[in-house]
Amino acid sequence: MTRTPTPDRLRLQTLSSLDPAARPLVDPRALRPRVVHFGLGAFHRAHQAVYTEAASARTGEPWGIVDVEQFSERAVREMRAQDCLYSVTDRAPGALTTRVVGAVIEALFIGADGGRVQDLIAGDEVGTVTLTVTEKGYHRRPDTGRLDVDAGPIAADLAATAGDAAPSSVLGQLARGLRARLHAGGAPIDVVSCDNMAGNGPALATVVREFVEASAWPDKEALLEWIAGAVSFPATIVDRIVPATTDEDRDLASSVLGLRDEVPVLGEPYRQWVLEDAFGAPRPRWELGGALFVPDVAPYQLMKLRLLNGSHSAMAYLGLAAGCRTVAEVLATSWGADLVRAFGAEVAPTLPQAGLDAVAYVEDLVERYRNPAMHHLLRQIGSDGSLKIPERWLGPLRELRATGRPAPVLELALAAWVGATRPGAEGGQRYATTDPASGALAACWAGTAAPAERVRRVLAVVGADDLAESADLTSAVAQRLDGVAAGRVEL
Ligand code: CS2
Repeated sequence: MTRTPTPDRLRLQTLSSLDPAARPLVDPRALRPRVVHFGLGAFHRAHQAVYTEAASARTGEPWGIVDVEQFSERAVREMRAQDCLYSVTDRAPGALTTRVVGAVIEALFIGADGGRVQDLIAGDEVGTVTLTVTEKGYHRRPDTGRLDVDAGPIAADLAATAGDAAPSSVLGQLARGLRARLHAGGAPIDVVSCDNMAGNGPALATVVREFVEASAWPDKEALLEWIAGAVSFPATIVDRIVPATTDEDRDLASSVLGLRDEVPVLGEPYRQWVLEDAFGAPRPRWELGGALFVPDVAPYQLMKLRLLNGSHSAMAYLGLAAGCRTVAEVLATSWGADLVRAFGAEVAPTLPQAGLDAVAYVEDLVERYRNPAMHHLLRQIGSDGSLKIPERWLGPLRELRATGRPAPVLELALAAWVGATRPGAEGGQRYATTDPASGALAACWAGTAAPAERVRRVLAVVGADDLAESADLTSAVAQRLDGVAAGRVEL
């Protein structure tokens, strides 16, 4: 019996066996550790790393990224086993393109490698820190948006500021690194949130400042003053649909490359990065990779969060209730495209009038979502709803209500989310989504209560007391619960 030989692993030594078109645009050995990134996820590697590689390739400047991971030791191990090389596959309908990216030069684990993280942030070579840590990583209180100093990891890292213990949260590491930088001379540095939150730059600045204020550091006043003057937190909006990598994806990328890649990323061909032009330190020329620097990102940010992420979440909960698994499956139903368009038409009046074309944007979304080469699980999008829904739906809902406009699509979507927070027969959430607030959300379903009361409780869990106390809203949502639970999408 003949056996197929296991292909060699993707790494520096094996790069030369790749088709030249699939090789990195830069030689990672020529790069320097100049960017520290928190969050070694698929999204970052398919997005910021691609722009950074383009910037180095076009300028000859050695912008290497050091990735710091908080949760997955496996991801760090596998990246190291591949000399931090990995492939990115663009999944255009009917045409896949795979190539290796060479921008990442080091992978660290947040706790075990904390000393190295601190030294890098303190050192002169690094002028840029970027973050993709999801809404969860900011530990903001749902009602005020301020740092939740009682959240487990934050409370532990604040306690650690009294001694020498290494922090284990991103905010703890970041604050400690900034403090070390001040002591090392205090060169300016930019800290760039790339997470899906309105005003993500100011939101990050607030939680970092509040961490320092709540710390036991004797020099915290000096640190706060230095941060105010030397650390910029530009706002950004990032976009590229990059589903979590599956075993099938690993096999696919490896067979295209002819080398085993355990950490490939596969995403849609579309990508966008808009950044506030408010950097204080030298940075990669990301514009050479297609990024846009603007004085005010708010119009782009609200358009993307409310139309793309908002309709994503609506499709997730309505789709799961209707028995779909992926976004492309939703678009293949009789109601999928109508839902995206109706959602867009309802929410568009809440967007700033800044010359951006919301109708064209929504039509592009329909095409992006239809892409049959993408397998984007609704369960992935539907997870962490307690953090995503306030960002995506509640702002526009409040604005529509304040101007007396109806919001039937948002109410329908809310009914689907409320229904999805109900505990499933086997524990967990009903459609196997996960959420840090799943306990509090499950408690909303305990005992007997009228449907509108359940809706009220769920809204209160996410800090939306004003909406929770609006009887007309909670009863409109409650009326939709049964239809949605039966899989009906009545637009
Ligand atoms: C999605 C986003 O999982 C989700 O919540 O809405 O990850 C979305 O795919 C990206 O923001 C697209 O840029």
